[in-house]
Amino acid sequence: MQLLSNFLKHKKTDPELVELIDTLMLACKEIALQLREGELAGVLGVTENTNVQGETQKKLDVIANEVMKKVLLDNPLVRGVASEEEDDPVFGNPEGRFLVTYDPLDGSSNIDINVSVGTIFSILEVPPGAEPSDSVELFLQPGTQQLAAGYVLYGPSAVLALTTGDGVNMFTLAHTGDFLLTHEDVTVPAETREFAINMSNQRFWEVGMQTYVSDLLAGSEGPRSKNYNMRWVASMVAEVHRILTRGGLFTYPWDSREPNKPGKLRLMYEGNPMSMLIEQAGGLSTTCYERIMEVQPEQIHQRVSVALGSREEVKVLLAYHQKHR
Ligand code: AHM
Ligand code: MG
Repeated sequence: MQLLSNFLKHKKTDPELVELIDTLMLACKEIALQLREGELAGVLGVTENTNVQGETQKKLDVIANEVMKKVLLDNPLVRGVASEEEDDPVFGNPEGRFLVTYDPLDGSSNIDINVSVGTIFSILEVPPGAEPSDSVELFLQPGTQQLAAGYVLYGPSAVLALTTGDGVNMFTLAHTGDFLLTHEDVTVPAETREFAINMSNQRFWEVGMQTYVSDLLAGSEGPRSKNYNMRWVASMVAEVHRILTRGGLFTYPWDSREPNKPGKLRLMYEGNPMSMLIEQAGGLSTTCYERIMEVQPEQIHQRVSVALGSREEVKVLLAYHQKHR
């Protein structure tokens, strides 16, 4: 089995990018260890803090964020990082080439019940000719500019799904501490009979989403003429991992509870990296109206409506939204 770094070198990946990915995996291994110890390490439960999005931080949100920040800023290749758990970007080496955005522990409502969570990351480059000042503007690049993106799923095993813009590959964390190649050139099946949405929000969705989901639920007697299965882990990493593994559709759409926000998930460290993975594996990723990776970010914690997965199913969802616009 092939080591992550050897695999990337064989693919002739930019050596500095390989070094950065190795650094990221150092942090993820530490997070995996803390998660494995759980209660024994006293890391479960909540803190008294809320993050910039007004969410109560779990102890592990804070620990994972500190690990990621420290390890990344220690690498002189890193100009700055932006995290779900930091109000503003944090800057490192002014000469650094890379910007990293991340959600250190996604799906963190699952931590205390010992269900899968993950770290999501996106790698951007400092735009050429950018001012040497430390400015949030450096980060505000559309997802099409990502050099690489991925997640580490902390489930029964820890799995890295990674794209450097040349397909998607998966690596499993071995007891030796190495990530070893376990799935090469992952592709999302074009069609599916499985969808993932938080059904409890149904009454707040747009008409397009309401109609689409009720037609899925109508099964073989409805307009879609097939029976669908539903899953909801409440951990986007786990949902995207399932879709990369066997297809499906995942959506967390806009809803009327917060009419001025485009959705719950964040563009820069959830929407964009997951979109790059899904597109690189042959799927589609949209806001229900447009390609997520073409959304021009205006703020680091900007939210986005997300619908991604099997290509043909996402196209149907888009058609419902066009019809009921
Ligand atoms: P988080 O980053 O605070 O963990 O929130 C994001 C998570 C996603 O992983 C998941 O898809 C969603 O929130 C679940 O939300 P809900 O609890 O509303 O179903
Ligand atoms: Mg998250």
